[in-house]
Amino acid sequence: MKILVINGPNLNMLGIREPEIYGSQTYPDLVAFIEKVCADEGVGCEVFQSNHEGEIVDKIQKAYKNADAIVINPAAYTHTSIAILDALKAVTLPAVEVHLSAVENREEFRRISYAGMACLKTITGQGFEGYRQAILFLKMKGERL
Ligand code: CA2
Repeated sequence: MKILVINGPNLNMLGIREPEIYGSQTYPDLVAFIEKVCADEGVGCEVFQSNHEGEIVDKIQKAYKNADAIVINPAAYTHTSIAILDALKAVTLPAVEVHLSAVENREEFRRISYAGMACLKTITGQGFEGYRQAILFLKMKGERL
């Protein structure tokens, strides 16, 4: 099983600012965390980050026939991007949305998630742990298919 993990804009800045919201660990720490979880679970993975909506859409499209499932934190595009929603719907891969912070307890504009409308599950407010939960969920789902 191969899981594609996609992280959206500014997540490469993790650990540099706003540690009270996103924690003090860096983006390379997050990538290492995800890769370790996947290795421990015997799951293949690719971790991708982009600050550009079109690149994220391209990556989702390429996952069709190249990955079995998607974990996505679209960052700010969560709340704006119908293009990412449509791409997720188009590839019909099982997907889980992850947010480091508890978006539901923040500004009103963070309560809408377009990407989430194409996801089986949304995990918020668990920090890096949310990615582990998403990977375990998708692995379990893959084993049942
Ligand atoms: O909680 C999350 O994971 C978010 O997806 C993070 C996004 C935010 O727009 C979403 O509403 C919730 C922001 C990622 C930006 O991360 C930063 C990291 C360090 C410094 C500044 C921003």
